[in-house]
Amino acid sequence: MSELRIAVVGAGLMGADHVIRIESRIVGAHVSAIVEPDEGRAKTALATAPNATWYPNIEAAIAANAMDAVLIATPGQFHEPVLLPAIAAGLPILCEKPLTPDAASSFKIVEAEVAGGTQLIQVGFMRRFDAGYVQLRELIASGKQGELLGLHCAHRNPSVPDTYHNDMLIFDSVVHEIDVVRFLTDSPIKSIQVRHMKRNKLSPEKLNEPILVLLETENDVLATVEMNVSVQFGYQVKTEAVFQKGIAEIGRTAGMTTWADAQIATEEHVSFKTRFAAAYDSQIQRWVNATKAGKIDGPSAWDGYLAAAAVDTGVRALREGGQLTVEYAAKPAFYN
Ligand code: ISE
Repeated sequence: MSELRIAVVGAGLMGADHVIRIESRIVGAHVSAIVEPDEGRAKTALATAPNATWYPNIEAAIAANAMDAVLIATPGQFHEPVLLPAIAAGLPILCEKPLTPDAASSFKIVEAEVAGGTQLIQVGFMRRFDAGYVQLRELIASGKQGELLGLHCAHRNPSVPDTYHNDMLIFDSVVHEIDVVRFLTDSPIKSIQVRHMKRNKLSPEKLNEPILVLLETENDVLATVEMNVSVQFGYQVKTEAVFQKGIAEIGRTAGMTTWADAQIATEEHVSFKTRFAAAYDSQIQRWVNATKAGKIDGPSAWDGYLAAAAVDTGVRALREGGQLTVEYAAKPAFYN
């Protein structure tokens, strides 16, 4: 196959960013279709993708044979109705996180993929492609600093859109830590507890945050997660790892520092778009290369389901309190 023809589904913040990325930085692929019900948004995205055609829904794009692969970038609650027809059409899929917002719908996707007999889905947990997380995972696996004892994760957004509600603290935001803590420790999440910090009065009225989430892995690593979506100053995702011998930290801003007017200043990110730009580039390039070889190269639908199962427990822990145990379905042999 020469150029992979990609249909980008959803031309919002993330989708529009992926269209620009594919058109300007990804080798061996182009955007052939924009699938987006909102004509205005579609037109804005089309202006950055000269070879793309607009389709209002996935069914129309499939009927027109408009693509070789699909990149789903709509909000998580809209993934299932795109995933199912794309799987039925046998199309390779990169699906933004979360696979779906809950375990039951994610398991349905797993069952559809297994029934089709081919692994088609990669989930967009882009942190697995971030240089810092990859380095930290290698350090943990090497045993150089002894055993990993615990993790402190800070996940801070300056603000969130109006559509953001309390459950999204878990299924849209903490889902990243749920996946990446498993990636770092090589162990699924065993239990989850959620506590509330003092509420930030600058947070939208419907939100009760920041929250502190305790993720315990099956191999007994305890991770604390500060999930804070009204931190105002910028976008920050960092992790400190506590070992038997010393600590390690990733995610500290490494931009230019200036000394002027009796102040030291370093630029901070304001969005995940720049904080994880290199990780998104690497994720999509590797997905394109793998897709051409008939494979995936990243987290699978099963990884998406495992995260969704932990999310279900996390949402319950947020609403009801207590330290709750995560229940997982048995892994289909298909994913071994
Ligand atoms: C958003 O959907 C993301 O995936 C960002 O990485 C995360 O920081 C943010 O909290 C989510 O809402």
